[in-house]
Amino acid sequence: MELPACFRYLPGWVEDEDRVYAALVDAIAWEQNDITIAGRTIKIPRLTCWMGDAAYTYSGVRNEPKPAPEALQALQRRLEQESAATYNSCLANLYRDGRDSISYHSDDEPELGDRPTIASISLGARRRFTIRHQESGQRWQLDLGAGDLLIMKDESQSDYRHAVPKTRTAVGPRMNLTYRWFG
Ligand SMILES: O=C(O)CCC(=O)C(=O)O
Ligand SMILES: [Mn+2]
Repeated sequence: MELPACFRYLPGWVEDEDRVYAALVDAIAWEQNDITIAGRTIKIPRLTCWMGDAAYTYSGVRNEPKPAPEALQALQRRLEQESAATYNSCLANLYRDGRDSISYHSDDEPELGDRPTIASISLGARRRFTIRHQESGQRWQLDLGAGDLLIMKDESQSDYRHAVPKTRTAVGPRMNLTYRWFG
């Protein structure tokens, strides 16, 4: 099914994607944060790293920025041309296996501004990405593979939610880089 117009999918956008993955998996300062939901503290089911100018708080967790490796900045320059937007930060996720996931959410923190453009790059193993329209409940799914780019803009965060569900299928690690403008 065709994606809503505010999601633009560009498969195979990254050049030399395996080399980029290998460089970044070692260079990024991964951490596993805790989140507290309804008084219970659990570990976030993936590794993350926030690279930007200022701290970013989401799901009640304050993330201090870490330095961005050169390979990440090189991708950012190409992305800015492709998506006619500028970025000043990147949130990286590492899904170690099928038990790692991100649940339905939208990236609608006030610092991202109204109708933010977020450029999302996938590297490593292919994983399913699901989109749900908030009001109608209509769903879409994409299997994002190594080197794929997904640009989310306009009402993608206000009217839709997205997720990477857990899977029982044996899958290797997957990295996702979401470039954002953080004001
Ligand atoms: O891993 C993905 O494809 C999505 C990650 C995501 O939605 C996020 O970091 O906000
Ligand atoms: Mn997101």
